[in-house]
Amino acid sequence: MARNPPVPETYYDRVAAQHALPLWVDTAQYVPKEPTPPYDPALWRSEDIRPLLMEAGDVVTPEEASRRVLVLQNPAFSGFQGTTRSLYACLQLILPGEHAPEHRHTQSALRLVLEGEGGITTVDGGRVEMAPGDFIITPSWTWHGHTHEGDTPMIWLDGLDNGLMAQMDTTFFEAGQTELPGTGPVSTSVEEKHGEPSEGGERVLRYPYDKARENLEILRKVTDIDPSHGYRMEYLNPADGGSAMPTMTTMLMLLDDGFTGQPYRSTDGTIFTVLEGEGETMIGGQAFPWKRHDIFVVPSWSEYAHRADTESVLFSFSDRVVQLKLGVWREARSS
Ligand code: GTQ
Repeated sequence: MARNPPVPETYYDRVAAQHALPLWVDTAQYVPKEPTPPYDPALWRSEDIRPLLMEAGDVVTPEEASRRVLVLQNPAFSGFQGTTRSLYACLQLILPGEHAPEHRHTQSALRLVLEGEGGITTVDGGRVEMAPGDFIITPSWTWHGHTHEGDTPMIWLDGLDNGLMAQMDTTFFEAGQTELPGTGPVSTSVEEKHGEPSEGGERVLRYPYDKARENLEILRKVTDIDPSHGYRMEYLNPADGGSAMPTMTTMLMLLDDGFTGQPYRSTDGTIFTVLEGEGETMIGGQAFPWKRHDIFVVPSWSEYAHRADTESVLFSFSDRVVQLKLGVWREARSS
């Protein structure tokens, strides 16, 4: 028998005064039936954002800025809230002869080089060369700085798990003591932290584009095309066959000229960067036309479908690997 006793008029106020919430009121807000991400699909066009990044080259030096970076902020967010709730996509500019000083943070970072040659990023004092299309890893809490030994501007995408770290309140940051290019202030931090040496080649930090591109061509020859993702590979850590990074799943996909993808969705909000080609992605019924070096974000559980108007290559990153570890990742395909 249902009981509907009258609620004393002051009851909810008395509960609120004790910093408590009645779970039976607005329950759907507490446990929605499916993800309701509080951020939007969005696209940053290279032709709009690149000039502003280049202008930043006149406005601020890397010494002043620490990093000369524009954060691609989701239009639904304000302040430094990132691109999705867990991830930040940023664009970084470094000019010939410049040095962005060493520092370290618990956030992991990935770099996807968009333009320029001769850039060097250091990881615990080791030099990692950067060339267009390369995917490069800066693991959590490793000292890193950037130097530019080439003669044209270098621009790359940074992907960081800032939102994830903020959510868990695990953010630590430390500025380096030295500004010498290519010499991290301390080269033992990885040993201290992970109990494994930072040298000896166990950790792959750079996945060169020419090799990755070749792999896509091999995939095209030997596998069937995925109806939603084209020919797609995931970057893996050769030491254990798992995700290349512990917090971010990274992939590269090749879409044939004229490819029309089947609608797909998954719980990992995903940031795509166009390395080659042009096309359009429908996200939640909205069309986002893209070209080379454009960056777009698909929110969690939003249905999307790619179309390629020329042969295209897209890089993507998301927090899928975290969701998989937690056993909560879901995907759905429709046709
Ligand atoms: O290169 O270390 O886009 O610390 C944001 C924060 C890049 C970096 C970003 C950073 C870096």
